[in-house]
Amino acid sequence: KHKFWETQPVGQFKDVGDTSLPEGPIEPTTPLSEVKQEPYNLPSLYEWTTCDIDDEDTCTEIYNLLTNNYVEDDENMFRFNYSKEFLRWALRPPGYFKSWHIGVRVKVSKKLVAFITGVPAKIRVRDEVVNMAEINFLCVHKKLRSKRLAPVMIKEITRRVHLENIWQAAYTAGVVLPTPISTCQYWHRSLNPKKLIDVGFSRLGARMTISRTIKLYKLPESTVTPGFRKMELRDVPAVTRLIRNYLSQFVVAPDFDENDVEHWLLPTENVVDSYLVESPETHEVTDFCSFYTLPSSILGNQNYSTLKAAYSYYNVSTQTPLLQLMNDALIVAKRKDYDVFNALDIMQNASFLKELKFGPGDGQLHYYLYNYRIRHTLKPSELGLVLL
Ligand code: MYA
Ligand code: JJ1
Repeated sequence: KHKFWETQPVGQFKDVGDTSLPEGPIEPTTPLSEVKQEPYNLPSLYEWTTCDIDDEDTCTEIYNLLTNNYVEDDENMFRFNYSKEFLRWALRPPGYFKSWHIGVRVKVSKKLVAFITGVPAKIRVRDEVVNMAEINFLCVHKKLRSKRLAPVMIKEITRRVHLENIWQAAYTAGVVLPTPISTCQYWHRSLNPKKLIDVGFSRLGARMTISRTIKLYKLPESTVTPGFRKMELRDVPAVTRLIRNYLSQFVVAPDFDENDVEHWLLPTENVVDSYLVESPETHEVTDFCSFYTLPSSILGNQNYSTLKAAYSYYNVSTQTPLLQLMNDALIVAKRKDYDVFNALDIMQNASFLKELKFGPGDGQLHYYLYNYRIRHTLKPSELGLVLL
């Protein structure tokens, strides 16, 4: 059934529930000299390209490929529309490798027709911190689908990750592959219910009118938590301590240092928003919340072309109830004109979703590890990792 994935060092469906298999690497690390030195062969019309994301023209080509060919919902009404600034942020964290930003071009025309990326990350699984690659933005042009290009791209990025002496990876997908470490549910909180209904993102509930719906989702103009403010550069040490301590409770989570926190959590306009609570008395940073900006193109609507969505990122509550903290995040997102606030049921998110009027979506997100076995499937609440 999975001709490619059956050949890879990933958990296989036949092994699900086999408690005799040990946790950890599935195949041993091989000497670097045994890693294939030449790229894998592509069909003869195509060639590899290493993408220079600093280059404005290359960035535009990647943006255009993804804008027209990346992930859609199951009814093909919406398509992720990552911005160029977002892509530059997502692809250049501390210690990134340019060689992991891989494109495929048509030899004759040089048109970019496929893409896959990796970025390095230290990810803790129970007590082990493992150097991994986070794989994302796998995309094959719509006209080149089902030609088995994806397996070649996955093998090539695996080779280039191995060349950096890294042997594990983490990735997420909307499709079921061998085999998820966890399956998570998307939840959605309407901020602009009229637009969401107009574009078919949501439907009017039973016995509901548009004006009752607008009233239901209404939010205050300003945040309620004293000391709630935007994160600044000077907060990096305190936020790092707060988030490291918080993430230590999850089975799988990133192992962030101050450089990672500066890159991944310091606010970047239209990319990532982060807020914290500084105690008015002690000036300690006690709580934190963040979201990233990922619009979707609305396919074939007369009146609207984009849906402005905020995605819940890392949130930490020690003094402010998580419910109140996330309500403040909703207030901020509403004030910034987002149409919807999305979240997965990972970490402690299940504790606020229903109460803050999120509803379950029709999409799921499956989490995977490459070359690392987990003995039992994890509950979403055991995951402390957000991939973009
Ligand atoms: S998830 C986002 C994926 N992108 C999209 O959904 C965008 C829209 N779709 C497309 O562009 C294409 O449909 C893609 C497949 C490119 C997805 N992850 O070439 P094919 C398997 C992994 O004929 P196409 C993200 O970015 C499929 O099961 N495998 O198919 C994370 C089949 O294998 P098998 C996938 O439709 C990516 C084979 O590919 C996915 O033309 C993580 C068919 O190939 C998928 N999302 O192209 C990648 N979809 O026969 C893995 C299909 O065995 C990283 N397939 O079932 C692994 C770690 C690598 C590094 C390791 C380092 C140590
Ligand atoms: O956004 C998603 N679904 C929306 C739109 C559905 C449109 C028809 N298919 C949805 N809306 C209902 C909202 C409603 C608001 C009021 C309360 C009740 C709920 O359900 C879904 C997620 O639910 N998104 C997708 O399907 C996009 C793909 C998800 C997989 C992502 C793979 C990522 C790759 C990672 O690298």
